[in-house]
Amino acid sequence: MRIEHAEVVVTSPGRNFVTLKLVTSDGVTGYGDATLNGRELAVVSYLRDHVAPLLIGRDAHRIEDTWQYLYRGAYWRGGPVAMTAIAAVDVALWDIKGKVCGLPVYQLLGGACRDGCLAYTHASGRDLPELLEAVAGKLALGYRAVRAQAGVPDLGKVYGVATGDGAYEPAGRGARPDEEVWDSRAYLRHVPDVFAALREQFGPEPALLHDVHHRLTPLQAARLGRALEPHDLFWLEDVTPAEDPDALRLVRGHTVTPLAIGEVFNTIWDCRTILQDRLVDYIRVKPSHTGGISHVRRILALAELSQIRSGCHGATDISPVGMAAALHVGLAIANFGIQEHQPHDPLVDEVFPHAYRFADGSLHPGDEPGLGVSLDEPLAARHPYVAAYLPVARLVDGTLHDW
Ligand code: KDG
Ligand code: MG
Repeated sequence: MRIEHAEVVVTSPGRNFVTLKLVTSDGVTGYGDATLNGRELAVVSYLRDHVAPLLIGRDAHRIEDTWQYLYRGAYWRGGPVAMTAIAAVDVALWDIKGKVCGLPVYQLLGGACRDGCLAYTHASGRDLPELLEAVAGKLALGYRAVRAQAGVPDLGKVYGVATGDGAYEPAGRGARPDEEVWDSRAYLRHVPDVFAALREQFGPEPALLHDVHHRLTPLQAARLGRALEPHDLFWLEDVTPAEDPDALRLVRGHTVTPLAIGEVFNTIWDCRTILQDRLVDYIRVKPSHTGGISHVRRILALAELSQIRSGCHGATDISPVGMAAALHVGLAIANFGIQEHQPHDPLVDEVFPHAYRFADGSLHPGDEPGLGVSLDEPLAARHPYVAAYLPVARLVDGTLHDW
C-alpha cells in the first residue's frame, strides 16, 4: 500500500488550521494536524515543498521508518516547523493504519487503559465575580477540572482572559501581532487571592489549574508556588521560560505545588533533563508539534520512569485531528494525567466532523477506525487562510517580555 497523494489543506473557519491529507494506492485517506499558530505558512511550505514529494510512492505502513527518514534525513533536526510537519505525516499514517485494520488508533497502541480521559477546560474573568461565574458554568457542564485565569487590576488584556462574551482566543487576525503590557509584580500580588476566593466558593473538590505562560523569574515562580500551596492546585503551568530546566530546578526546591511544562517542546531532547530530573509533575507535549503519535509515546514512556504524567496541550490551535490523536494516546498509556479541552467553535467541528466526545468530565476518542476525524473539504475551502498572530508582551517600560 503506497502513498499516492499528499496534499496540504489550509482553512480558517474562525481561526487557521493546516491539515495534511495522505491518500494511499488503495484509496485510504489519513489526516494529520500541521497547525503552528502564527507561523502556519512556514509548515505549509515545509510540507508542500520538501516533504510531500518524498512521500509519494513510500509504503504507507512503514510509520517508524518514514519518521526516521524525515527526522534524520533532513540533517537539520528539531524545531517547531519541522516537528509539526513530521507530526502531521506520522499522525496521518496512524490514521491510515487504523482504517486499514478497521480499528481505532488507541487499539493499535495497546488498547484502553481507562474508560475516558479526564479533561480540564478554561474559565476566565476580567474580575473575580466574572471568574467565579465562569468556573461555576464549567462545573455545571460536567467538568471536574478547570483552568482559572483572571484579569489583574490596572493591567489591560491579560493572557487567558476573554475580553468579550466569547471564549478566549489569543491569535488576533491582522498583519501584525497585538501588543500587551505585562507587570509580574501586579500579577503576583493578585493571583493568590484569586485562588483563595475560588476555594472558598467551590470547596476542596474541583481540580484547579493555572497557566503562568512562561513569564516569571525562578524566584518569582518559587514564591508564587509557595503562596498557592494552601489552595491545592492540580498544577501550575509554565512558570518560567521552558528552555531553561535549571529555572525549574530552583522553583522545585522551594514549593510542593505541582508543576507542568512542555507545550512548546518539539522533541524528546527538549524534555529529557526535565523528565529525568523530575522537575515537573506533568508534561504537556502532544502529537501535534512534537513529532506525532510515535514520538510523543516515546516521551511519555520516558516520563513514566519518573512518575510524571501526561497533560497534553489542547488549546484551540490544536485542530480536531490533533485533539483526536492526543486522545487515542491518552486512552492507551499507563501514565495519563489530564487532557486540556478548549472546545472549538461549532463551525470548526463542522469542518472537521469527529467521533471524540465529552461526557461526565472526560473525553473519549470514539471507536471509529483510525482517528475518527474527517475533513469537509468544500466547507474548508469556503474559509481561506487569514493572517493571524499570537500577541507579543512588553513590560510597562516598553521592554519586550515573554508572552
Ligand atoms: O498557540 C498558543 C496557545 O496554544 C497557548 O497560548 C495556549 O498556553 C496555552 C494553553 O495552555 O492552552
Ligand atoms: Mg499553556
